[in-house]
Amino acid sequence: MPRVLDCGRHRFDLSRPLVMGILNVTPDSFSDGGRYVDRARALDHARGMAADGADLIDVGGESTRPGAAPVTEEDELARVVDITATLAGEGLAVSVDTRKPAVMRSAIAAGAAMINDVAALTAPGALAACAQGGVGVCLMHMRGDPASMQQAPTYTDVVGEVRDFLLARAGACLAAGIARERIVLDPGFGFGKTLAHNLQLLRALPELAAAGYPVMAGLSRKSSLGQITGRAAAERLPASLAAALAAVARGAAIVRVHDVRETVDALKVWRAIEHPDVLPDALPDALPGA
Ligand code: 7PJ
Repeated sequence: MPRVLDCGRHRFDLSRPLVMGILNVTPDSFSDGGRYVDRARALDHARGMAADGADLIDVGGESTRPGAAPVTEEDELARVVDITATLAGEGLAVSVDTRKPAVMRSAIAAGAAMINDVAALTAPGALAACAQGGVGVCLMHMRGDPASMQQAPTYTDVVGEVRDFLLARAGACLAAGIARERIVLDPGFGFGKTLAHNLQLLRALPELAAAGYPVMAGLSRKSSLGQITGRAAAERLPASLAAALAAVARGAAIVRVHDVRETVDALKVWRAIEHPDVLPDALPDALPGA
């Protein structure tokens, strides 16, 4: 695996897992209920996640939840570009979650560090848009599209099909001039997958990681966790932490989460256990009362 992830101005050391904080700027995102549509609140939430230890802030102006309606380019640009420019101007590494080449180009011009595309840069012009500017790219696997993807998805070999698709898309990126160290792969949990598919993909994460690209895992508050626990989206923090740790233990380099502070703590504990040689220097030998 490359030891770094190159996102232009931001170069990430991958010797520890990275945390991407989710900033939904859609009116209908399922787990935030549109609370961050308001600009000032969106910016505050992003700054809070950065202060809590998020390495990247993923700004999304198009809901890709199952059954979500498409968003016009104009609406998506209005939701995403100014927030990206403001946060990037403050030095934050901003990822923009979009499938649209025009949004990619504007986001990159506004200072985005990464383009996170649930369609893996398959839209005409998306590869060319990302080749410029040195941004990182996250290539995610999705079966079908958000409107229909959860209608009885079937695979012969979900792990092999997802891996082959992602490696083909990584190859397309390399051919378009996107350097290897700028590419991240994501199996796309919940995107045209049943609970059984998601669990198979999570168990097989080491196989995907072995392909040599950093792997991102997005399980935070997802419906699979609700199926397992019986909890509503707002009650899925413990489930999300368990899923994030399981993903990192299987080789995920980046976890995409709503609950940054809690995830960062969980990962610190995991890392202190797994990598005792690299204890954070903030760890005192003895804490009073601990
Ligand atoms: C993902 C995403 C994911 C990547 C969403 C949600 C649905 N991008 N965008 N991976 N999920 N790369 O947050 O529940 O899993 S939107």
